[in-house]
Amino acid sequence: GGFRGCTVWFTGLSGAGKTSISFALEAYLVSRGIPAYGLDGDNIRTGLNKNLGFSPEDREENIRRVAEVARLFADSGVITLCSFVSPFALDREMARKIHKDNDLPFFEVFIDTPIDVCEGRDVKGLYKKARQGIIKGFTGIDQPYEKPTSPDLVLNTVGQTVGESSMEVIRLLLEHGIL
Ligand code: GGZ
Repeated sequence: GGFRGCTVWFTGLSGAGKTSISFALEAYLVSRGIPAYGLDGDNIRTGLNKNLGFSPEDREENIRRVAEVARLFADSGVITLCSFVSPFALDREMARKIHKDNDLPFFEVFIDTPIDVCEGRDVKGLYKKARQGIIKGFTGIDQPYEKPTSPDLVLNTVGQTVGESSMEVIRLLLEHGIL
């Protein structure tokens, strides 16, 4: 069948699994000839947004620029997979509006991994540093995470593999006629 560009917006705490799920999805889609591309802090904050930090103002600008880039990718026919903590509901609504105003499909996916699980993983040792006060303004520790109230999909990564979570997103895209 056909496919069309869209943006899948993953939100959740650091260590929730956003980037892992996005990578698996990108590989799955591209291997089937469907253009897909992942944007995350690693490829955005090192380049386009390297002048931004983690204050609420900088996070808002981070999300605004990413949303503008994502809608261009989506408009070009790519399934754009955005993995950003994006802790503020208003910023996520702005990202949705940027897509809606351009008639591009946008799906918010909440990676609902509890903070104790994220902190237990602590892949990059950032939670430890945040607890020690070495990193200030860390989401979930001394800055808030506003849970989505009406996401298009909620993924529970506890007791579910990355592959299983990815397939839930594929199902969402099938249901909405993207794939
Ligand atoms: C949250 C931080 C912070 C603070 C550095 N708060 O697990 P990670 O490492 O790879 O993902 C986190 C990433 C968050 O960047 P985003 O661009 O996704 O944030 S936002 O959407 O809020 O703009 C984490 C690391 O950067 N990191 N400091 N203070 N995460």
